[in-house]
Amino acid sequence: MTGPVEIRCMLMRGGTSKGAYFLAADLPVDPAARNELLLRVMGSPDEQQIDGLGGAHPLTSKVAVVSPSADPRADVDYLFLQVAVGQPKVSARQNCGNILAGVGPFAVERGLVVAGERETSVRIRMVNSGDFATATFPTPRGHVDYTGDAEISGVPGTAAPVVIEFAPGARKLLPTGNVRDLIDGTPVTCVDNGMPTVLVQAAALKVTGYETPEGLEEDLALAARIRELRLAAGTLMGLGNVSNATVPKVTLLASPRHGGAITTRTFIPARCHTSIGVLGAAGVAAGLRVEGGVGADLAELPADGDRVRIEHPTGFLDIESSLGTDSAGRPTARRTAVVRTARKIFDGTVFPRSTEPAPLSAATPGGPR
Ligand code: NQM
Repeated sequence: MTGPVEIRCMLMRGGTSKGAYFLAADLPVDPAARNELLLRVMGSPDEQQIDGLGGAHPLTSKVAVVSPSADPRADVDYLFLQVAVGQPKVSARQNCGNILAGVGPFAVERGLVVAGERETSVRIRMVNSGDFATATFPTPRGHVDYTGDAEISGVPGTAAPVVIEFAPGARKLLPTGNVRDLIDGTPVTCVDNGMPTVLVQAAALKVTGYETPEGLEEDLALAARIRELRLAAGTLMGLGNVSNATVPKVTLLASPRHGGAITTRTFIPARCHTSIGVLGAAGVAAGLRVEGGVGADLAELPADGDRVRIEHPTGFLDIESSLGTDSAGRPTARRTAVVRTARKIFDGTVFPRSTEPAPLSAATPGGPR
């Protein structure tokens, strides 16, 4: 057996996702050794992740690695890792704004940041993208309090709010340089407000956009169209061959039905999200504000700076988004902010599966007789 046999770990819900949070110091430094260990911790590549912490869905197969930051603009560094379900893969190519919601509380719990008497703001460097965010959450008498009355769609009950403010990034909001691109006759807007995302009208892919995630996942013709769109968009967005990557995501757009700005169904990239990612929603909100962007004509947008309500399969996500322009007149994200909640589920020691294959016993069906 190689690597540590037990590791300190905290399981947290961050927004509408769930993940294993680690101090970087508790994991191997070498990325290959770390990833191999995390596959065993989460139970991948088994489809059910039955022998690990993962929940057999991309939204519950996530890892946060947190450490003190050497950057004077941040208190902590947060590396996000997506552990594939059903494949032996760990990817650092995307960020995760939902898991980000747990990073501040985790940093306080592990003593990386000293809590304030009432609330605490933690400045976070998101290692995957080089972006910065500040998370503010209640810490009465210097302890994280996860209880509160903030409600987010997709999570039962209420919890303490985690207010996340994203610092404007240096990246191009429209990575292809165009407001619209035409991929195989389908108009798309490729946007990156922290998560590379392809916006497309649901009707252009021959669905309504109001279907359930399960219904959309059963549509194999749709899956093939999305895959083609994504591969072509990846090249246009400068991401190279994305056949094995989790970005870009593809968001289908339709008119709002419940008083929000737009209806969304997001593919991340093969499974359909049961709600929507935070940075994915930031991309939708920003993309809709770009004049002439795909979906802008379907949207009911509030005034610039007001909260944009993004409808999704289990409710809505409110996001503050306003745009500015750079010196060349190109649109840029000026302000992005969101309220999430997070919760510590357990804190303890995880025991990764051994590297040795389990011997088949005579009692195992299909095993040696
Ligand atoms: O876009 C899922 C999630 C996410 C990402 C995904 C996210 C974000 O909901 O910021 O949070 O897009 O793979 O956890």
